[in-house]
Amino acid sequence: MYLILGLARSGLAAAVFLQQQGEAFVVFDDYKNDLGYPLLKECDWSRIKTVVMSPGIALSHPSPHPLVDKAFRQRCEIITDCTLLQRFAPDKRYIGITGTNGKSTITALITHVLRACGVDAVMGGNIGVPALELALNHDVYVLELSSFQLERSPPFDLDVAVWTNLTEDHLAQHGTMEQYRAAKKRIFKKAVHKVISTDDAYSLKVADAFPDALRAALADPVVHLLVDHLYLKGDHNKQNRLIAYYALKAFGLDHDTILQGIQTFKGLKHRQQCVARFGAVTFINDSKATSAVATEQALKAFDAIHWLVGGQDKSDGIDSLIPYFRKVKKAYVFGAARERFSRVLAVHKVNFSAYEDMDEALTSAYEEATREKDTTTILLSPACASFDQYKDFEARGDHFIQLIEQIKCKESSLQMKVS
Ligand code: UMA
Repeated sequence: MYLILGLARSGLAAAVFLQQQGEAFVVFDDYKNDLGYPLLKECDWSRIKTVVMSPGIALSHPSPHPLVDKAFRQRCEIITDCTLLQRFAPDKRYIGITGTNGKSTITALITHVLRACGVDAVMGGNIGVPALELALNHDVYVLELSSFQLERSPPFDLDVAVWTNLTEDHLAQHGTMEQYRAAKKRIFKKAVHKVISTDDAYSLKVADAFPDALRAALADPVVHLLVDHLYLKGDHNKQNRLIAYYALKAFGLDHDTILQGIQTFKGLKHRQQCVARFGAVTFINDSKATSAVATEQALKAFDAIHWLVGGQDKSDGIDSLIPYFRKVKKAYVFGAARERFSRVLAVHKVNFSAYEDMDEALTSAYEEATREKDTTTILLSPACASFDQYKDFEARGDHFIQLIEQIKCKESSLQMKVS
């Protein structure tokens, strides 16, 4: 008997999956009552052998969820949805990707290149597609694995395990950097091939512990073969391409096939996504940038920027972005953060205006950008969470795309009238 702990995306997919497989299970969620599945309270704990844990439920820090404690005492096995996928589809090839940043881009890029050369590959995991929503009949599974998923699973059998980088993150859940790194390092436990990007001190130390790992660093001569990419701009994306290159090499693809595949990748939605180009104005949707660290990459990657920034601000604000303000032609500040951000921009003499919402900000940005002769970029890279006005960053990014569609319709009807 399985216990599914947590019934959001991954837990729900596990419930649907286990039902389809004819497996007995019960469910539990602290915040959802009418779940439509057999409940834990209707079951004798002694029957539970395996707990399928959601990544968002506390395993150990600051203290284990009471049911995790109970599961340990009952000597139940703790796994995740990704473990179940491997158990029900054991004879497949798996590529796992972890790291603080870049893992979604690399996961999507690797999947794209494999598919472009005819391999039946699918992607899932932390990237937003629960592992158990993937059909069991594919040949290759490319899984983005978060520290939470790695920590809650027995080691994965991976053909290729990929480590992108490590910076401070999720310390509220892991306690210390050391614990965070230890959780992520589990990706290599049963990996046949290991790829580690060594451009930060933490990752370099991890690479030293695995002498058989392929090292991917920006100083690598292969970098010169990665010519400019239309959709993967900036040094961080060069690093992402390099890591994907080595992962695909380890998987068995040849040099030319990989380079060709990488060039046809169109990027990920909401991550420096090029949405449209009207005349000299390019629109970039970077709604996924919910922190200043993420927005920094976008400000580095583009020039002559009309910057849409704002939403629900985080503790670090935008102070760390001050060195990039010189690249901003004008900032359009919106949402709950607008007063705080306006103060910072005013102090640093950045041209800016403040707006109630993104809709107004974009309208104004477009008006100003079209007045310019030179090429410009309208960049939504909010450095903020979206929760003041949207369900999540995806809803914010989708709204941005929708607004651009409206601009496009307006522009084409104007052109028709003129002609
Ligand atoms: N819950 C309880 N008790 C608690 C805490 C939570 O019952 O004490 C319940 C909640 O009510 C909720 C469920 O447990 O119903 C928790 O769900 P979850 O937070 O694990 O969310 P899922 O929708 O299953 O999403 C998870 C990943 N979430 C997290 O890692 C926090 C998603 O990654 C992932 O895309 C999805 O599985 C599919 O695999 C998101 C994420 O933010 C994108 N990841 C972090 C990141 O990228 O930085 C690691």
